[in-house]
Amino acid sequence: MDTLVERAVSAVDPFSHAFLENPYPHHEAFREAGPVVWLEHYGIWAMARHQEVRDALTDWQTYCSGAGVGLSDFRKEPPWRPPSIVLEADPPLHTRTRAVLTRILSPAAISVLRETLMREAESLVERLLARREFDGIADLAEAYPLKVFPDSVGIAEQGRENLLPYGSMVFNGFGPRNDLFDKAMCNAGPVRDWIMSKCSRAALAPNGLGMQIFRAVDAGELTEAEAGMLVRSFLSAGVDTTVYGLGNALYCFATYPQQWTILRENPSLIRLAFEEVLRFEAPVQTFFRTTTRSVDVGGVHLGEGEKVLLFLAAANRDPRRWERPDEFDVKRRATGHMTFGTGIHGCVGQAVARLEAEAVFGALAKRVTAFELTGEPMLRLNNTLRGRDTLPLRLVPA
Ligand code: 4MI
Repeated sequence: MDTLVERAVSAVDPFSHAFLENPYPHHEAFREAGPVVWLEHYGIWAMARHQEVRDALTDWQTYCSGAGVGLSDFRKEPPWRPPSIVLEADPPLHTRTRAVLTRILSPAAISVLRETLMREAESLVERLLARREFDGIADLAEAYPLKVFPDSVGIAEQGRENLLPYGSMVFNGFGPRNDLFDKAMCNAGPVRDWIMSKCSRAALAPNGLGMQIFRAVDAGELTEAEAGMLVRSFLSAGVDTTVYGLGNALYCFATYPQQWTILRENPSLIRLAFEEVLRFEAPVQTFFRTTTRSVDVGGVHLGEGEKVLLFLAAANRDPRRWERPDEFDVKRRATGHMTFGTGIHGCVGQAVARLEAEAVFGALAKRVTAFELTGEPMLRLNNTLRGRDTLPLRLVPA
């Protein structure tokens, strides 16, 4: 019999404002407390070390997604929306839906977007240079994905202002039913109705990513209803994640100007630099799994049917895995971060996210020597995402 060690226990609420405002000291405390920590406030487990987070994400048989990847256990309480048939699903359903998305979003398949994404980025940077001063979040980190992503999916222009409120519902919805959740849900009905109205075959442009999902219906891989649900997954996952990712990149380059200088001198580092942003200031901080059986983690016994909170952002700064983990260093090998997850649920849209970042920061690197902060950036608190609400900037042109 394996030796059992006493579990570490914490009273900290990882969804409180104080925690979300500065999670990093708490991440360190969780990592140092043990391989797995009992969070008594919610009656759940938490993992914050790179090895344990990675192992849990890789072992989908033990750590399932079908009971939801938020705090709520779908087997015990009704989900706030019908579960995603890819994110909140296990094999064999997940295998079938994921295969369709993997094909549509493969680097080769999305290379057709490259030219358009590059052109849109150059055009946006041109307009921002003319203004010189702007808000890095609204005018860049939001404006760019809100243009190129729905265009790529093949959604009409009308009503796109519903995309960010829906994303807020989705990502706050992975946390507890706290004030952030209630605020996100204040206009839930109309926002959800608009989103669902964009998920049908009839609402989609003929050549977009959305219609490509419906081609899988014609090929017998999905039902018509499943195709609509996968378009909903695009609209759930494709906007806020990239908004926060681009915003965090801009924030990092504004606060570490010498790192931007390195990129300007060597633009081939841009893709590596974006990985370092994802490691250092992860837009997606956490996801949950649910145990399907009892399991030992470093000598601690976890029961069956228990929620496990995976701190992706803490794994990204684990000194057991990274040298100088709290330093933002665009030259480091940052691949291996947990921000895209890993295993069968690893981000299926990551090639699109990287392409958007390459387009935006490639265009900026050609024409901008520095980003000057003209005011204090303010956080936008969210139960899952980390990023800023405002980022007042002045561009220094080349
Ligand atoms: C990891 S972000 C995300 C992925 C998928 C979905 C939502 C958010 C979904 O609805 O399938």
